[in-house]
Amino acid sequence: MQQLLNKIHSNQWVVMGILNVTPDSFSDGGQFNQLDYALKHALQMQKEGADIIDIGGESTRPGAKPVSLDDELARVIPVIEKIRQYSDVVISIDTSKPEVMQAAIQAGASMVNDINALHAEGALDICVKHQIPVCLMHKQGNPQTMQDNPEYIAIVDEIKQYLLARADYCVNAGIHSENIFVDPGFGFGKTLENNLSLLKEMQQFCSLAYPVLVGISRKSMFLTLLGRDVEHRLVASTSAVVVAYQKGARFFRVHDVAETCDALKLCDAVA
Ligand code: 7PM
Repeated sequence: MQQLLNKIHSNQWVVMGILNVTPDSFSDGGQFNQLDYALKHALQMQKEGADIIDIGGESTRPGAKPVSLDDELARVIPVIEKIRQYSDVVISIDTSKPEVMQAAIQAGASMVNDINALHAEGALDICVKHQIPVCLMHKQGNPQTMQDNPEYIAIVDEIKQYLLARADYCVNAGIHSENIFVDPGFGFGKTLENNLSLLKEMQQFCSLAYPVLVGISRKSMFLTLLGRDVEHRLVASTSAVVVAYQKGARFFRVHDVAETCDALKLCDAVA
């Protein structure tokens, strides 16, 4: 993890590969097949250039129902343990639940990615106790209803202020400032126009004191903008990463690791 922090803090890009372990991300049930698939996919993404694998067991799709603690633990912990048997790739746990954070850290995760920015009772305490890097994401509303009617007066200022206030709060609680990442939260209570504003003004987030994580991969804004189904959003997703990179973002959470790394290497070669 320290190596990865050094990389980001020295302005080099880092790619985080997404590993979803929600039931709808598997076609054939069976715990063994799921574990096997998850391991293969994680190792493949590492080979393709991912420095970190983000494991999430709670579907945060707009309209999604909350997942019980037991279900989420049963989904993610065996996967983390399995990956740990075969690889020392950095693992991030995508959760809002303190119990899942705790168990994931014990199983070998070394970063917390929380779309709820550590608001759950006990979440911040666990991250302080383990002195672990955290990603704090902005969202408006909750996954069930957030896309119904998002409203902002000045979206960039509002999100900047939120992220700064939240980061300050975490620093005061005992998180080291080098361990904090911020994320404007593409698609979380945002219209297409909102998402495009965030991308256009990305440099404003990148001038904050914390590295910015961009999670825009395959998001439904590309359905609204281009009419593309989820399996046809690679070009738009990768192009969005390039735009964000040119405006200063360095940390990218993506499904398509090899293609994203190609695009970023191209940018570096030009620069
Ligand atoms: C279904 C729909 C499953 C949408 C998952 C999603 C972000 C994140 C997610 C993000 C950070 C997705 C989302 N998005 N964490 N977790 N930033 N930090 O599209 O944008 O991957 S879940």
